[in-house]
Amino acid sequence: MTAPRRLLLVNGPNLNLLGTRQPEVYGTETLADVEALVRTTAAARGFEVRAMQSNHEGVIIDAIHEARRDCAGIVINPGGLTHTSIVLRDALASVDLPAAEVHISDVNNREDFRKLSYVRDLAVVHVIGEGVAGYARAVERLCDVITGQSEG
Ligand code: CA2
Repeated sequence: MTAPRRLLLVNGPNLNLLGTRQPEVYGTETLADVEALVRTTAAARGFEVRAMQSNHEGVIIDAIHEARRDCAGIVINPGGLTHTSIVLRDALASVDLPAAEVHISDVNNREDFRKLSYVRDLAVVHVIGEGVAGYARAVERLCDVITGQSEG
């Protein structure tokens, strides 16, 4: 079977509000802008994208499980679940797909509780604090990993 040329893009809780509040932290671009950027970047590498956002942990877990069937990798900004969710960690570990962890803000230079990520060691790509543009970098690096050009 040929490997699927599809990525799952997951945005976690509250990221539906991108562009509406806290522009000094998260910028002015919207979730629709993020999804369009990811689709364009992935298309240039020959990948299509299934994009989802949810404020509900279980919905995100289901989407990750589903990705096992037809995706080659996962780009994920888990939002606040990054710092709290062993359930999310277990889901990512169970699907055995390469994952890229993205954070718009520099979580290492904010409150201490944002420094802990339950998914960090599972992800093969990390893009942190590069704003919305970081999603494009994450896609490019993840596609390189999937197509065997590099790691990390
Ligand atoms: O920097 C990131 O991308 C975060 O994953 C965003 C999460 C935060 O809990 C993480 O520590 C870092 C929060 C997402 C909230 O997004 C909003 C964006 C605009 C307006 C309101 C919320």
